[in-house]
Amino acid sequence: MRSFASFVLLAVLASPVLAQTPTVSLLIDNGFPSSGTLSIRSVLNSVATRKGQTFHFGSTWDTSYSSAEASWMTNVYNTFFNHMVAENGCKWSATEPTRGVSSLTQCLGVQSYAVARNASFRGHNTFWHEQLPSWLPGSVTASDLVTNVIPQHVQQEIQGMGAGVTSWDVVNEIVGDGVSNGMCVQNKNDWPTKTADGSGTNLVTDLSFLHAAFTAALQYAPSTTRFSVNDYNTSGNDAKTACMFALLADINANSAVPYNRLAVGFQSHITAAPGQFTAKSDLANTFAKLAALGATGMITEMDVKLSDTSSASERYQAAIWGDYIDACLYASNCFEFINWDPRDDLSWLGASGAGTLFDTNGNPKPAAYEVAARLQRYASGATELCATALGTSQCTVPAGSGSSTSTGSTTSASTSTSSATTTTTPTGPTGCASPMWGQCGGIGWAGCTGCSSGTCQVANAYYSQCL
Ligand code: 9MR
Repeated sequence: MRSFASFVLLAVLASPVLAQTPTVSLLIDNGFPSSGTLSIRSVLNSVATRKGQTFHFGSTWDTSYSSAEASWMTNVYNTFFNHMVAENGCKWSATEPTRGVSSLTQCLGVQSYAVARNASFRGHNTFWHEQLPSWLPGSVTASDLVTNVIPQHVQQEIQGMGAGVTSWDVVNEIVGDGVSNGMCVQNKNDWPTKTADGSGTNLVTDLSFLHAAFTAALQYAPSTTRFSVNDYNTSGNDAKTACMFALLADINANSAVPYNRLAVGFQSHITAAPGQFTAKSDLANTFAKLAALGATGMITEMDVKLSDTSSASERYQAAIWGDYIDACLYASNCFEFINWDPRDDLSWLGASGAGTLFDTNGNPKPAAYEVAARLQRYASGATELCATALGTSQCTVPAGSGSSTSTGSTTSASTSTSSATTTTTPTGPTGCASPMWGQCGGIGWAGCTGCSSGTCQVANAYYSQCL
């Protein structure tokens, strides 16, 4: 028999592990598929019906993929994703390798891939402190940079890529992690770039580089394109997020970009550990604050790094992904959700980070099924779930939660507790009709069972759709 002392020692040793990985409750435990083929393209159409505009759900694509990887990607795009971003092909080093010479081959190549797969495309990015062309750092003066180099680059890229771009990351990673020179803008690696006259810091202080970039974007982009400030750690309730809001106000005032064209991209490179991601309630608040301005928020680079691939860790990853996609789905102003890299072995984190929706063999992980379930549940008209990443002590997903009417199953975006209260399948009303692409049946569906256009076709036990 173990002594009390050894029991205490074991408990102390074990507790950090337990604290890292809460037990979570998921939709895939409660009636939604957790195996088999994932097919959600039609669900995304129904999400769009509820949202009132297209919902773009996608991943990165890189022109360096092998033919086997590209062929796998094609299958995933046929069934799962409907949106695409170039992982590297639209960055400054690729698009203007020689000053004044526009080279959009890679960027256009990824856009064509998207179009060929019936997917939409977003632009990443016109301006960043990394992946700069070799001619740029140190070769130009500050005034040349602001007056010519930046606006000309933004113009040639945004104008050259044309109308088929949902949103452009006009600037990437400029929001400060701290305050320096009285400004909260990032001065990473002599941001925005070293200048020949050594005045890089002045550029940051007066934000003229930022105004030049957004003014050019507004001038040369089609009226449907949104312009984002894309960054990490700007979705919470903290100083960096406050800086991001200050920056938006500055861009709105000084580049005359209306708020309804402005967006914030929440990169969301996060880790599956308590405190290492934004709580769902904070995400919801940040989306709501942007909505109050008339601006949009989007999840632009989501991955959730794991320290191991145990079932508990993968379930935690699924719960976190579920919270993020729910926060976006239930926000009135979130229409784009990009997963950064399609599968673990293609991830910038490396396969060992296990940070994507699909494993190294290309098989969907629990997070992929959970995300599909969240999309399906939202499309069915259901109200929002509690925050699953907080663990079962805070949030228990209701059994049979495909039901949009189960009492107490759903509450607010915050940390409310919910429990299973119904397992019955409501009968849909008759005498009304769903539109084309709309849901018309499935377990838990309480809406119309007829179609005003098309016929009601069974996609799976949980989802029938007017097609
Ligand atoms: O995934 C990208 C990787 O292939 C590049 O080598 C890297 C260069 O710094 O950039 C990665 O993508 C980054 C994105 O463009 C901006 N946010 C952080 C991403 C991950 O580093």
